[in-house]
Amino acid sequence: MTTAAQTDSKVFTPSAETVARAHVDAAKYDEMYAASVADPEAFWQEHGKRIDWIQPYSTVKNTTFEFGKVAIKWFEDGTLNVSANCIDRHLKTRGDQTAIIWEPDEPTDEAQHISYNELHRRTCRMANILESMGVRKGDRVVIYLPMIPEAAYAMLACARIGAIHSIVFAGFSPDALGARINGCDAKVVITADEAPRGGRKTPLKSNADAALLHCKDTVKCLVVKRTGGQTTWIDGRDYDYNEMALEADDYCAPAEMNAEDPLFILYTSGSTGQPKGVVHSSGGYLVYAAMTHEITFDYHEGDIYWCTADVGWVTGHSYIVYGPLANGGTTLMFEGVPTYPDASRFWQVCEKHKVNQFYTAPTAIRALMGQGSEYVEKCDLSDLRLLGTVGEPINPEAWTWYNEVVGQGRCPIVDTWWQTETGGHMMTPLPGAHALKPGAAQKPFFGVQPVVLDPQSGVEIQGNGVEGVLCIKDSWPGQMRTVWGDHERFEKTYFSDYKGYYFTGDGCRRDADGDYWITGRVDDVINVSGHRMGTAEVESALVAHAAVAEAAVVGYPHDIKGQGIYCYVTLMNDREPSEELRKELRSWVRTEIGPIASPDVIQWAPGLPKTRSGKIMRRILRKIAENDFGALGDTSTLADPSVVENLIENRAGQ
Ligand code: 6R9
Repeated sequence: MTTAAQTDSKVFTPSAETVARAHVDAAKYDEMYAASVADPEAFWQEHGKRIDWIQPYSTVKNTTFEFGKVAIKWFEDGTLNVSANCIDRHLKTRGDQTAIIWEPDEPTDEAQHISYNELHRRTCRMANILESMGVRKGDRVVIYLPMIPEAAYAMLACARIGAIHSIVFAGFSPDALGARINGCDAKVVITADEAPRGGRKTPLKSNADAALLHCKDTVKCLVVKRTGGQTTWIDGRDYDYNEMALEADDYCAPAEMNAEDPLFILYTSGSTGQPKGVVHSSGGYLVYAAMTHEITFDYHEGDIYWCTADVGWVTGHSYIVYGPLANGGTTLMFEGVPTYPDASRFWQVCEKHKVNQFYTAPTAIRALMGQGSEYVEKCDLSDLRLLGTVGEPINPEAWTWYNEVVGQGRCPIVDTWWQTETGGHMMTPLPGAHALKPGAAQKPFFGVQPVVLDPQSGVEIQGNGVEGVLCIKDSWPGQMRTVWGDHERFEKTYFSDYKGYYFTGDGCRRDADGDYWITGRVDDVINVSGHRMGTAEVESALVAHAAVAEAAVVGYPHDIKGQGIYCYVTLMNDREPSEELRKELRSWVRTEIGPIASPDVIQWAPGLPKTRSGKIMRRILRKIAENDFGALGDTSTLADPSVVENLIENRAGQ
């Protein structure tokens, strides 16, 4: 697989039609971008008005990246309610318009079209149910649901009453769920009996039962019926959503929230330790999600928009729920997977619902490309106008296939670079403004000031045709505000390596034209199928197994997943390597974290390469995993060089 950053290939100029329709053309981008960095206060003063405020803000920006004093506040004296912005304000003009199209896992089951009026009733009922369970402003609610409309109702219901939601992806294990419930001291967990996906069912309620064994007795569980599958029931702790919804009132007044009140917490992996709770605000986050959704996807009134992410990830938060609904759009929610019942499913859904904008991840594109173009070609994709990608760099082969086969050469592709921490798109070409370069994230969004730093000195590298680490110079409204319960960790993670900047953890290149190309993570985070995984998390799961003495985990290039998980495992003295043990360790990690963390390769390592001070030399392990033995670099600091020879000799076949 060629990586995007290796090629500066062809440039694709937008069609006259795309330019004519676009909210932002080239001249407007230049003018708006210049204004956004020259006077951020004036720029966001204006764009803050995209959403409705109860009390308008009088100050716009109050932010500092100074290490030790990092504080980020936007629109800080304004008040609003996020759910009223996503629902109530549209009722007069588009109450009967479809807000959410829900496409179930089984194509033969009926899709749902939920109007804004219906979304209002459902959200209010859910809000009233949560209140009746004792949830109050500022309380935390964990959401562990399949991709069903109730997930959106639950998010919006929390926002309505001022509770802070924390969604846990339904693919996470009971242990991971329990850690997140405890991490934010949640009062309630909302789950479902089972999550159907690709024809299989994940037992969410029994996972929640297992997780709750390790949580406070006071945590309550609200259970949505999805399949009707049998669940165990604990009276007094478990609440039946479907029954309660029959009784619940259709109206719940939206709470008046401060712009800086947290809207949600979302756990994400970092280079060290356990995942951290990224905290997003109500006001700044919503302004940024709404604006990026409209402009990046060139969303217009009446468009049908589909983002294939799961609401368990930030992409689902900003671009399935909050952005599209704040804009009064129609957003599609898909419960299934791209390959069920077959590799045509995405395209059948596009045809069936006449999708105009389609947003997915490179890993899905690569997997579907591998199945052959005939799965796409048999569907009518004439309504598609724009394509998007997110999650990892897209390789030119996949870009070209996406462009030619899916987009039939007429749909601009927006390659959106951003992070859980950034709340919304940070760099992307805009469809009517920029000639596209396959694999480049290209241009900063309004108000975003990217800089390329020398990794060692931390000095800004000026000019074009340069490469280094990617930092951001000043705040933007969608930026995370803190790590839940640990502001110090927030400062240390993002503001301590390069003082005065937000450090993204990514490397990047600015080409001769000044366009940006993301080259991948420069820290110990790997990107598996677009999902972030801390190598430290997988290591700590492995060493928790009784047979494992030590483990080191690195990423390696994987054709479909982008990166795969390569584990070097040193066993306890009394344990022998075997195929069974390998299988056992794989399933152990799946149980500890979830299927997305399942090791691709486990290599038995009698020893790990270490410096004399005992630090594992991951650089060497990465090279071995990449099959790149010629470039091991400086090995003179190794305590025992024979360890490396052994690892090379016994490198696992993939
Ligand atoms: C939204 C999301 C963030 C990391 C990020 C980077 C990688 C995301 C990308 C991309 C190249 C793109 N990433 N989009 N790399 N091109 N268009 O994915 O958030 O899960 O927090 O991951 O993903 O490495 O730092 P998150």
